[in-house]
Amino acid sequence: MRNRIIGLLAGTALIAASVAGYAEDKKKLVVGFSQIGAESGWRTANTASVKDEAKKRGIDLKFADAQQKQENQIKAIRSFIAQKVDVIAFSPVVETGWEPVLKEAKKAGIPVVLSDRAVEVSDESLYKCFIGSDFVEEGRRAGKWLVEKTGGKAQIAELVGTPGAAPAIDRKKGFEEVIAKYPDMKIIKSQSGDFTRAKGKEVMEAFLKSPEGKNINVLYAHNDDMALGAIQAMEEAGKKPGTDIIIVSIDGVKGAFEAMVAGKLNCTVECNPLIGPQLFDLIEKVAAGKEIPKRVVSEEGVFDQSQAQKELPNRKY
Ligand code: GZL
Repeated sequence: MRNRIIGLLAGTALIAASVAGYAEDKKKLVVGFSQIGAESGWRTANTASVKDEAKKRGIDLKFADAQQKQENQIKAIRSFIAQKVDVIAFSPVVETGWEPVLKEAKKAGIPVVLSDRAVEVSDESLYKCFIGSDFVEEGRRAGKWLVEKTGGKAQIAELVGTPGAAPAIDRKKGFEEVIAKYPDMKIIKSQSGDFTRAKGKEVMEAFLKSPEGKNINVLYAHNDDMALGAIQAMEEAGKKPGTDIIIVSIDGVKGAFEAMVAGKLNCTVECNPLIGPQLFDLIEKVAAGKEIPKRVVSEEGVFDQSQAQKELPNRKY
């Protein structure tokens, strides 16, 4: 009888030890994340979503802000490789120039997930998945809204995003695809405002001072921050933004809704920055060696002045 009790106790101890051992072995997931910078309200919200979600899941997040410089992102990714993180995720500031460092990550056996923006590579096995918006569709939505608003007649100034960035290339592509069908809709000025409010204001000032400035009756801005800077430039030049110049932009940040309520901006096409939960679902699956889709597209809408007042309280970014 005594031996049976000792055997039972030993067995229980073994099970307890193995469970405890398993719990100890379940080490923290370590993720290296290279963020573009803090250039816009959208980016700030995106960073908060990534950091909050990692914290909620108890993930050890190594976060690096590149101040919108590709060389800083490449340095950060190399540092993550040296630290032997479990997964690398990053939002590529531009589309090209990533093959060498992504090959180093692959050689080190570290999977890579693209967040927000795409890369142009000859070998798509260099990354596991790209989660982000369909920027071409966002450009189409802006163009379609503008056709409805103007009846197909517009002399357009365009504030382009960061040169070489996927959202800048694709938002231009989608918008031009739509307005190409309307001979009286023309882009008469186009220049990069680098997705920032300050540069958007500066470039809009130059647009208004140019010979074509007096003909501009529409602004298409690749993000709300540049549009908000342009609104300041228009007011300083004695123009009424939203009336003298119709403004359509992209992101759907709170500032855009406030400008629409004030009648200074006419439409914003939503681009969802709050992709932290979806991103870490994908990262945890990759870390567990599970299959994931190559492409995950964010769900988004279009908002104009008629919905702004009602929608403003619901905005989370
Ligand atoms: C879009 C994102 C863009 C935003 C800008 O997914 O990459 O970068 O539209 C941000 O506001 O700077």
